[in-house]
Amino acid sequence: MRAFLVILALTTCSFLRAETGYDAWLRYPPLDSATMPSYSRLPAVVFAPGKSTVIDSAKQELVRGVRRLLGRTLREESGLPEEDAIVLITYDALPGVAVGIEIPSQQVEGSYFLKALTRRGHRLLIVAGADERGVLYGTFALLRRIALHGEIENLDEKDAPYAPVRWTNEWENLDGSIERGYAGRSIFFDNGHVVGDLTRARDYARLLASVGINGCTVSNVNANPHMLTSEFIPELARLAGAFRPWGVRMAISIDFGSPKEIGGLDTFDPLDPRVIAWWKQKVDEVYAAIPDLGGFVLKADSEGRAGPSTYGRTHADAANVIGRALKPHGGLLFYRGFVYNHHMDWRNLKNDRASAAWDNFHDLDGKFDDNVIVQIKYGPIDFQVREPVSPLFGALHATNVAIELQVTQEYTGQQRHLCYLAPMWKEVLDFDLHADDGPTPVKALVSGRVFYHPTGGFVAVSNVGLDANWLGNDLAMANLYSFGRLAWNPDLSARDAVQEWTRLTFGDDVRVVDAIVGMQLESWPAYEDYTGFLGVGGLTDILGVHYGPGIESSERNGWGQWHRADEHGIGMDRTVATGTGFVAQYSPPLAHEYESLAECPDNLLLFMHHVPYTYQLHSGKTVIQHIYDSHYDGAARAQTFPERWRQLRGRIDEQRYQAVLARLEYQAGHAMVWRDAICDWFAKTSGIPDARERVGNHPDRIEGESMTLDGYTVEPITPWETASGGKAIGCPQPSCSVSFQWKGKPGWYRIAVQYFDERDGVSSYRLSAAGQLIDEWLANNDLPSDKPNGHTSTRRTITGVALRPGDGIRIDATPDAKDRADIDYVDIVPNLQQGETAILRR
Ligand code: GCV
Repeated sequence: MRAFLVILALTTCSFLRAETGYDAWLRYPPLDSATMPSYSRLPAVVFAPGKSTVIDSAKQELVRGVRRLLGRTLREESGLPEEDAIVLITYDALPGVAVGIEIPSQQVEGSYFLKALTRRGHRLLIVAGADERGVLYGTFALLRRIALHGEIENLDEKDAPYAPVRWTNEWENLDGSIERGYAGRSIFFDNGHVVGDLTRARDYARLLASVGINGCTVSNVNANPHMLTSEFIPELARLAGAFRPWGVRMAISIDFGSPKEIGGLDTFDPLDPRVIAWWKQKVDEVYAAIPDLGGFVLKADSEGRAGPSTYGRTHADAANVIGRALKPHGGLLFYRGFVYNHHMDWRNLKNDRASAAWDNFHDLDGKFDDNVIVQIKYGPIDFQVREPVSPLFGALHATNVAIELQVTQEYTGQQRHLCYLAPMWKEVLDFDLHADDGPTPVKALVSGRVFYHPTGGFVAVSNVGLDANWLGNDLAMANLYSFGRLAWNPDLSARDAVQEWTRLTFGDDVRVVDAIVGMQLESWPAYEDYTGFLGVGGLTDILGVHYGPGIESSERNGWGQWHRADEHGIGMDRTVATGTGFVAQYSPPLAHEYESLAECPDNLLLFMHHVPYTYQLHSGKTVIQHIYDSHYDGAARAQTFPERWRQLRGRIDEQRYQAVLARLEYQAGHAMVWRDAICDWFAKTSGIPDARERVGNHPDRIEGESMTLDGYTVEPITPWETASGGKAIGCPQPSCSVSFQWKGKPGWYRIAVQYFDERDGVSSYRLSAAGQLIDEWLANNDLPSDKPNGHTSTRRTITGVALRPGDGIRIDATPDAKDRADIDYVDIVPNLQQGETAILRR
């Protein structure tokens, strides 16, 4: 028995070795003994004719993957051996190795086939690509197949990417910071230079290549002109070298003012011959150092960036001057469609940021050169949890376009919240804009299949950072994986993508897979429910970090993310009849649907219409009751995540288990912050109570300001809705305490302390009941504010506490630096659930 336990312990330990998440979906864990025999006939040799760095990466990856999955080290041969072999080869070299194989007639970049066959009595497993990238993608597909226990004996599979452009953008700055990055500092830059150690850059390129991504823009679209200086170009060349072995073309973002900023000219007018010559010379210089550079991304005339409007020129003039310089080198110019005026007069009800992209670009259709791509965010505003599809996709019939999605969760919980976005992307990609006769789904429009553009496709802002697990949250990597898989094949379902990702990332335990897939698929609807109902958009801190609730920050400023909520009603009237006229940018069937209050879908109602709170939805609820119910439903769904995750303990390595649990517990608390802030604000503003009497009614809550304060002082919180009752207590001295008496029945309770975890100090808290220390913790989460507010409001939950009437409950707090150890309230509910650890104190 003892021997058995030792063996069990050893097996469990090796299977569940601690993992940082660095390997992401390329872990290649050893197959179990039941599955292993299916691969016993895998050839022992790999042969890859010719010389190619990319094919060499494929070969090394195959050797590494097979070694880890099957425990065998493939022998690398320089000629086709007289034995079974795996052959990695491009189509053009194929006839020299295995005659008579039918080569696919369609040979788009990156396409490949996998085929098992017999030649001269030997079994060959052919991984053949239209080009070297195709061989690499085929190799990753083969390894994925083995890792997912797929059959390879009779392998006969071919695949091709849906679109030529499958890129990520990284908003990394030369100083090492990342705009809207939530996973540590830059993996590319630090202190004004490219980092010395490019291991992370190389490993990132490998991750990207493994899902078919073929381009990566390494620098922020809010570009630094220094990128193009002669001193910096060699540094970029070194960075490009990290991407090259994986077939990922590096690109950079550029500043349109560069001819003036760094070129010594007194103008950046795109039609000025000196500017035209400057771009040509500069681009030649860059390509001399980086011959395979993918191209440039340009954000112009947007959010304060230099642009052609300075000289009365068009976006096409701006794009083409650079596009023409890139053309001889095979480079692409991505011109961002995210152009709008952020100084709009909010009092003018006809103004509308949503109209801006279409207004700026639709007249220019056909005026862009064929190596220019207009890169358009999926919605007309800015990565909101729900937006209609940008009408611009349907308006550009003679222009290359790409859709811009966000892996980095700028408006969707910043990776602290689980929010799997592939279901939203699928809705967008499958959406028919009726841009022509016959179906015109967005995926077909952006890939150039509808209007036959030479190029186009999919871009995602990814913003991985130095955190070991790349995105700061192991579960968020499902978004990066699914983006790559959908860019390759947008017909894949979000469920299939996440199922595949889960098995590759966490293994095949059915309970693990089911639980994770279930939570991932529920997470976007839950997030929408507790943050962004009925297409309203913009309820976060629009002027700042785009994280916690901040309802009024959208209004009364020029940024245009208005929701127009007041005591009478809510929503942007974008109709032609009475509003901004935005809906006219859609083709007639959609314009009709959006214009009509009766036909507009509930989930876009407030994007298109301004309605009273009592307006009745198709669901039968009033708008105000929907606001209350959706927030309670969404927050309740988020409450289930930690418990569902806890069921997986022991089935996932402890390191990732704990890391994810901490995020899910935090999310469960922060979802309530959102719920209460939104519900309280709308209850107060509308004056209409919740029919189910939950809003503003918290019998289990003891407000900080009503406790006995020792050193603590009461302070108002801004915005008021982000603290219960609009107030909290803060400690202005070295230490403080707060206490109250428990008046409820004897029993087991769950105590939640709602406090504010600012980033300007690490306060500490000690909670005791009846004189006994129950819990202590540090406010050391990395939240994006140094104020007590909806970004920092955090919940600490202690389960299984035995209380008797008259027990004193006390919190001792020690502030740190500028963090005043603020407390909002304490919430006590009966609760001792199975599996929860009881704190037995009597
Ligand atoms: C990189 C939003 C974000 C900005 C971002 C911009 C863009 O406005 O808040 O951080 O800038 O979009 O996509 O250009």
